[in-house]
Amino acid sequence: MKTEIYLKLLEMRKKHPCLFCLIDPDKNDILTNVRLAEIYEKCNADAILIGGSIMIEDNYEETILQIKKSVKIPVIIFPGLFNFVSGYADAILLLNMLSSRNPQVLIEEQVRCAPQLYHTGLESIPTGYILIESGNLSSVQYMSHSLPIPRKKNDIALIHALAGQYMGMKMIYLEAGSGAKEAIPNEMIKYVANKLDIPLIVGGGIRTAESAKEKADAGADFIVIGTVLEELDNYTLVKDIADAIHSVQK
Ligand code: 1GP
Repeated sequence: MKTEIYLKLLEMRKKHPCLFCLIDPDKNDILTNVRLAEIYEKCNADAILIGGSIMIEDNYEETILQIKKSVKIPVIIFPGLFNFVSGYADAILLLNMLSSRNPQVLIEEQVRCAPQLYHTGLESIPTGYILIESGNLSSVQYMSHSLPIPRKKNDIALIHALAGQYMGMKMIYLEAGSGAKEAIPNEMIKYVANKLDIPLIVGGGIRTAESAKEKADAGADFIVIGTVLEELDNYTLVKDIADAIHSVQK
């Protein structure tokens, strides 16, 4: 199995926490998505995540291909369903939704992905995906038929993260859901990061550089930002967020 991008992410993280900018191909046409990826790279994003819970438009593969041609930073798939695999990307976060008890997101989607992963040779980064209650019903919660972990239950979040680590996941992703009203609590990040040996990704509802920095200070290794960037016509926020995260010492 390939590990090139995963190792690259670990190297990047040694310097400082990193910013992943999320592009949902459904939200824009291909040219706009490519332009966004270029802007994010210029603003010091460390990687582009591409995907989302749902895919309606028929522009997914072409969007990845064109973004790959246009940026040098890693382009990593953040899949909703099994049909999100594309050999044009650098890697995929192969999500296992540990907080769910729904077999579809615990094993079914991964089984359906497997033949495409085999044929494309796409690097897979096994990622324990943990959904946390965030004040509103998110697309991922609805689509996955899964209860989120209560936001004050740090211990429940931790045992799910540890279960992922002991089962061989390479990353843990604490997810509040795209457009979440409330991001993952800093206390929960601290509690989980302190006891976890593998890198921690945090995303959902992060809208400001201050909030992103707090998450990195609390122990997040990789911060994912999506919705707030889609609403922008001024991209200085991307650079502010990247600079704030990068300023955090290990
Ligand atoms: C969603 O964590 C990501 O899966 C990003 O969330 O869109 O709220 O930034 P936002």
